Amino acid sequence: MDSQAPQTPGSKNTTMITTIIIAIIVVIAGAYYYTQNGDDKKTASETTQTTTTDTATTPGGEEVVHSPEEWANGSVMDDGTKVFSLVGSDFSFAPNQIKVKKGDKVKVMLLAQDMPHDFVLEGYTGVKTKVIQPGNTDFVMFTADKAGTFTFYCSVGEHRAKGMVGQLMVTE
Ligand SMILES: [Cu+2]
Repeated sequence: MDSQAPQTPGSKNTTMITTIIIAIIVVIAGAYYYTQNGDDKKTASETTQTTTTDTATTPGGEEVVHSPEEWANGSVMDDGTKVFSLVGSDFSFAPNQIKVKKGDKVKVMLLAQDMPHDFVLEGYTGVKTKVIQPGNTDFVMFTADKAGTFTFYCSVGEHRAKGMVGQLMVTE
């Protein structure tokens, strides 16, 4: 009955392809930014660094990418970090509910699909991404050291008022 961490045969292949696609997108996005900000080479690398918290570096330092089916449930990295890939669009987050256990290390990745968005978590000081442009992603890592239900939202413009909110549930 316990369906945690399902092992899907053949998912490695999909993950690898997805990783390659994402890598290409990142390279293209990086090149785009470089040409847009040609005078300020440091901008791209610095923004990547500043959005992460002190605990942001994964042991392997690697990005983890997941198939769409995995997005809603999150997934677990080798070191136990729970990873959630959120898509921000139409003034909403998908998924808009994420569940972890107290003490879990959590990584929230956000893709801004249609317009600039960010991810801000109430009740956990400093847990937020930068405002990311359409087609780009950012992530934040933190330890869920407080139990309860916490609201996360997008701080851009009127997005929160328009319903761009969700809930993080941290259970004991
Ligand atoms: Cu938004």
